Amino acid sequence: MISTTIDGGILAVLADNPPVNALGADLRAALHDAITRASGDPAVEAIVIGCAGRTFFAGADIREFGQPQREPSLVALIAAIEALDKPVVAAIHGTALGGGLEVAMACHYRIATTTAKLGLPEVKLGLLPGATGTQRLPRLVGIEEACRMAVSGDPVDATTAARIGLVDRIVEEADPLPGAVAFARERAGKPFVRTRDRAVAGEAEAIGDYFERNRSKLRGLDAPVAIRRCLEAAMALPFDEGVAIEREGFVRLRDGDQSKALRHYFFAERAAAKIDGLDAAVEPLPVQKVGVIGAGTMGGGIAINFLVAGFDVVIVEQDQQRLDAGVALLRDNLAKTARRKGLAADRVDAMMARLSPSLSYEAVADCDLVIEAVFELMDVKKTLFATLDGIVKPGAILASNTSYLDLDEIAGATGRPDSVVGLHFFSPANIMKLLEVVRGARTSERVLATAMQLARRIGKIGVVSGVCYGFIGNRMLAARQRQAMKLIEEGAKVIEVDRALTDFGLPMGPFQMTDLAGLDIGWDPRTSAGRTIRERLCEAGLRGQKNRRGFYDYDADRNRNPSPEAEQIIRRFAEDNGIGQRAIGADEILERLLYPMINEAALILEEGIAQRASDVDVVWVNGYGWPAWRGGPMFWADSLGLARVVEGLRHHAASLGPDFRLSNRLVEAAASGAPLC
Ligand code: T1G
Repeated sequence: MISTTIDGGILAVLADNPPVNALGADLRAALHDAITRASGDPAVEAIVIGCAGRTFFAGADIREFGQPQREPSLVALIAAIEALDKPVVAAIHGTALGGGLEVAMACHYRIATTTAKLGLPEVKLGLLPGATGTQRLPRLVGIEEACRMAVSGDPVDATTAARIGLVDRIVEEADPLPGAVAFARERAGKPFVRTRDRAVAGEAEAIGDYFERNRSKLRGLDAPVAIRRCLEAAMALPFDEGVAIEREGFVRLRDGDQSKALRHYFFAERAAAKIDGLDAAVEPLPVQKVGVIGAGTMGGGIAINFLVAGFDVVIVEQDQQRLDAGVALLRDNLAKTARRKGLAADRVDAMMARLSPSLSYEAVADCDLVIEAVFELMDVKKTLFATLDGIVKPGAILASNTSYLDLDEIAGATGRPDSVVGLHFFSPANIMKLLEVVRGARTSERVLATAMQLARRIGKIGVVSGVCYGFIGNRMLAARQRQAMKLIEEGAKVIEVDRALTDFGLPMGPFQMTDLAGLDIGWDPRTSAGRTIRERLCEAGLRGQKNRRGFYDYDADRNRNPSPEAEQIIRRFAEDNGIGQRAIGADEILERLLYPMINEAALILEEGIAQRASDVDVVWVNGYGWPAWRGGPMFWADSLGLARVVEGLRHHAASLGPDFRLSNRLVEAAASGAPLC
């Protein structure tokens, strides 16, 4: 757990608690013992605290929250470090985060490698820095920088850390220990200032200014409000009083719903990367050259992901005009992506140099992976895959970006079904983090492992899905959309249905989404006969945002107002179909939108389409904007109580329609009290 060496009066304490040196109880105890011994050892003139492995302490052990706390607490360990009458130097590499940075800030000096990052990400877990970080950080870097770091949760690099006063020296070596020992030797026997005794530079107004500038981002979140109180205390109160306010805020947040949801999500995201039952010996295939068929919005967005990640990309279109237009749009979006990622402008030219546009499928013959982003029509995809199968090299992977279609049927059009996989990107493909990795019945483990590794390499969050209509996310979305249409047929207003979800924390409601995607997706004017509200809206020329007329009317700035024309069409449809009208309350609207989603997810789990319930949460947080501070649909349902969900579904059975199938998995979990996650 820890090792100590002493050389010329300098004691080096090295912690080793893989994988990230989380400050769990055993490690805290071992460190506390080492510090106590060093304090009384006359041979020790100064102390260096560092970590083995890939990083300095990456924080408290998140798994311990909610468990009985074991002594010494992190606060006690930190106080013992700072109280030493010998200089203590932190040797930082990797990511000094959360409690890890709090330990470093209690040290009297901090040395960091050039690639080190330092931050207080607790706010991303719905927490606040609960081991005196809100009181020490302002004393080291001033209130303005401290506010930005603690409330955004974003780390700073070593250069910035040195500039703002968080780090005393940067060392070039990968291992900070030798530099830290040399620094300690310089400081041995000399006076030093404890962080707690420093004054806070800056004006308290900086706190309010920061919150004003970031109001929309912080709306609805508990942790930033609590952090603000701590920072204000750091400006106005003695250290120990500020620590007391921090402690009270930390405990309240730790035991609150938002932090439990965010901590659930933290582990859910990491669990999603794992493929259950995968033989550890399975090696992903090498992929360096990627072909993309289709240079439209999706194809261009997909290509950007691979260009930014350093791959060579071949992009193929049917005719020169489409190809030129697609490449031009790709370049524009690549430049925006580069700016968003803070990449230098000349990187765009270098990335574009790795793009090879072509009008011939032969151009992808030597690609390791070819992804299709062509029309969402089964015949088109099967014909394309049959053609590509005869062109691409043996062992090359063929991936479909289909959103709904049967991957097994597409794979059946090739002679290499074991090398066919689904890579379902979410639009805009170069921005949305989610990638549903669809595992066909015959997709090999090696191809699946390669696809999941590729997700990480292009900065996506990959979630494995089996084959069904809509996979995980869109299948649940379809269940919600069906209810949304029923609600407006029965008298609910479009804006009431949308507002029920936006008030819940989703970025948009069902009808805003439909207008954005386009009312006429999948609509065929040749067969349309006013049988549904959607057909009637399309027959009336409403297309959604694209022609500024949909469920809403849009002005030039895309500001929207409910469409009287759409409302009239909806009411007329209800009248023609003898559907009684009534006012429907927000609670019922929310239940009827979300409970069918939970049921559909339980069916998805029953059918083995998703590997685990928490994967469903990862899909919805990253693919549809489900607020992470609500954990995801599955975590939310568990927190609500599954029995309540089942009872609600039974209560609304009439409106759920004859095709609705209540999940046995959900009913059994509700009856047994076992959570889905
Ligand atoms: N506690 C427990 N386990 C952790 C952990 C942590 N703090 N951080 C990572 N892990 C596990 C993770 O679940 C995974 O496990 C493995 O380590 C590798 O992680 C009092 C209250 C450090 C940047 O929020 O940001 O201190 O899946 O896949 O991509 O004020 O981990 O292998 O079983 O993410 O290289 C504050 C959280 C805590 C940092 C490395 N600290 N961690 O990223 O690896 S609260 C954080 C990260 C706190 C104090 C407060 C990242 C990383 P498994 P990984 P990575």
